[in-house]
Amino acid sequence: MAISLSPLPYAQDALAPVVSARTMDFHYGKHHRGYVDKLIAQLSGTDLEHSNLEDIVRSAWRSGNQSTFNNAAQAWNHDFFWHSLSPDSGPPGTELEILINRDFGSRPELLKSLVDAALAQFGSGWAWLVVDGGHLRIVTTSNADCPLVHEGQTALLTIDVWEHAYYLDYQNDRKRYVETLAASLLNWDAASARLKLSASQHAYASAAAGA
Ligand code: MN3
Repeated sequence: MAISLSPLPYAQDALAPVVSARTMDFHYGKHHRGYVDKLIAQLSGTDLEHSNLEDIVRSAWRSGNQSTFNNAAQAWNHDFFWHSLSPDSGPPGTELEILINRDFGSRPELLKSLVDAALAQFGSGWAWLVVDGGHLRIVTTSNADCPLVHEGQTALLTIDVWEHAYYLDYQNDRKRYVETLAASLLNWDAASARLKLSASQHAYASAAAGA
C-alpha cells in the first residue's frame, strides 16, 4: 500500500468558526499535504515504500533517520489530529468517563490540564491525551515527535500547537485557540473508541471496566 494524503473526515468548513475553512485549506491542503508529498519522495525506491505509515514512523525513529521521521510522523500526527476533532461529537463513553474521573477528577479538570500543557509547550509541537499503563496522562511532544514511538503510550486525542494551526484565525493567541478548540471540538467519540481498542489489547481492560 502506497502512502497517500488521507481525506479529511469532514468538510473543510465543518469546524468553522473555531477553525476556519481558510485555515483548513492551508493546514490540510498545504502543510499536511507537504509532509505526505515529501515523504513519498523520500521513500521512493526504498524498502519502506509500500509499508504502512505507522511502521514507517517507527522504523525511521529506530534507525535515527530524522528527516524521514519528521515527514512520516507529521503525516501521522495530522491524520490523528483531524480525527481528534469533530463538529458533533457526543460526550466520552462510560469507560473513558470513569478513567477521566479517576485520573483527573472531572472532564473540566482534564481539559484544564490539556490546555495548560498545550500553552507550556515551547515552540512547535503537540499536546496529547494518552493512556499509559492503564492511566490517562497529558503529554506534550516537540516538532514531529509523537506517542507512537514512546513505549506504552496510546494516543487518544491531540491538539496541534504549531503556529500554522492557528495563526490565520488567532494570530499569536495560542491560548484562545487551544481553549476554544478544547471546549468545543474534541472528538470524544473517537477517544472512547481508541480507549476500547487499546483496552482490548492490554491487561487493564478489567480495571477500566470495574473501576
Ligand atoms: Mn499542523
